[in-house]
Amino acid sequence: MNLPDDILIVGLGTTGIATARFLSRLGKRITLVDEKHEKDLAPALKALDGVPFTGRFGPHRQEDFLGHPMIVLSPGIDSEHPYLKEARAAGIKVIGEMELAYTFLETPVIAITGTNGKTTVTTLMGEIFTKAYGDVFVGGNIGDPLVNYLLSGAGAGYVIIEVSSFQLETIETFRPDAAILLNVTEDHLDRYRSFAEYRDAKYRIFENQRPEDYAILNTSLPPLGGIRARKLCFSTERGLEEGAFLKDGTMYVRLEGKEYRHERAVSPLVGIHNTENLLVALLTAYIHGIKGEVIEDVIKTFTGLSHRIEPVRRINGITFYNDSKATNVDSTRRALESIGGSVVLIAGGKDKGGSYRVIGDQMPKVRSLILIGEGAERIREELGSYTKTYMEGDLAGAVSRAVEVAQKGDVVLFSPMCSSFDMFKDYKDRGNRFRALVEAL
Ligand code: UMA
Repeated sequence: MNLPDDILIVGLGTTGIATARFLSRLGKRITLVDEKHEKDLAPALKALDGVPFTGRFGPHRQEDFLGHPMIVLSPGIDSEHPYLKEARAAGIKVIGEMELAYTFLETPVIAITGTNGKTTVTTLMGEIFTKAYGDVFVGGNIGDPLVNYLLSGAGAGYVIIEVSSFQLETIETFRPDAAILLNVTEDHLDRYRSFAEYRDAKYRIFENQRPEDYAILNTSLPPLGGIRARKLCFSTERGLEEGAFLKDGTMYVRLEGKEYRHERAVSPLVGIHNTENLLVALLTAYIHGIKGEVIEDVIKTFTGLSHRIEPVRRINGITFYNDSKATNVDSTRRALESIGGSVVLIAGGKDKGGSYRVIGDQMPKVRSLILIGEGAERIREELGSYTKTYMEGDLAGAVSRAVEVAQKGDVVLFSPMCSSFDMFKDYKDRGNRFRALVEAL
């Protein structure tokens, strides 16, 4: 891509910092804007020590967005912001960091999107590919922006990236060699004007693919037109002539006339959602020529992610699970489906506008519902009639209440259904706080 000399970067988080470093290395003149005030950006500014740039902080101003021939967005910035619309209308090029990095990339890309499971699949595939091929970059929405791979100068054999709908909003040429869509359920309705808009952003992962690429999809998704890549599916519900599926406790992969098998029970991951995650990882690994023994070695030992249905402690017969990564309703559904017995559910956080009622069918196993955060009231309105519900001022209060109401044999599940930004830095900070509170009991 031909970059102009003068570029505006919007957002001074992980992405903005990495982008500024990268563009500065290319000798570009950088302006950075962030709606936060300078005093709240001290750590970010420190991370940019030695990088020349002009900073403009505080509420966004139209003249900043119209004053540069190109704008690179961090994913957290809504690409439909009025100033960005004006910038595009004025002929200014607006792209996201992932698109920028992609245009410099010479490494094969495997990209994973979906509402839930993408971090697990990205991590698991990262481990399988690393065991098979050595140097692999694992990043994207999982935490390490793609541009950091370019900055590292490493020559990885594969780039495996978790990709969010936010990142897909601002692609132009991004074309993964293998693109995976795990599932699409309601999320981020505080950013998108409708579910269809969110779903369509996810579908863009296939937009630039060609017949020699792979598109890997869940059979439970509605039929998707316009895919030019070779389409392969995975399913936990039915056998497939080609693709990956579960049958009688065995995971099968059928590819180009060959069949590979792994027992589901070799993996310590629980739940049907994790069967899907495993099937995708197996399928993608076999497509890329990885041997069954290597795959089996990794899936046998991969115990999942921190903050995702993570057992914390068992006290007096009550087991505490940290599921802080459940930032949407479907994610909490998956946790509830995976857990047997009665559950004391701690939920709430920053509401994203979706319906909570959709987990009504899981509520009979919820003995008590304990709510915190900005979304608490709306969750109570939608789910409070199912079970005894408590409103608490903070997470410490919620944990104390859970100890009071839980009975021997119960699970206390912290699975917020909401994002964390009303009370915490991010979901990890929130999960660490929960863990610390439980450890202190
Ligand atoms: N900001 C503005 N104007 C705005 C909005 C935000 O100036 O209109 C500023 C904020 O004040 C802040 C900065 O932008 O200082 C933050 O930028 P960002 O929100 O893009 O955050 P980053 O730190 O760059 O992290 C982003 C992803 N964050 C989001 O998509 C919200 C991270 O995903 C990702 O790991 C990282 O890039 C590296 O690629 C997090 C996430 O929550 C985990 N993702 C969502 C999810 O998984 O549900 C999509």
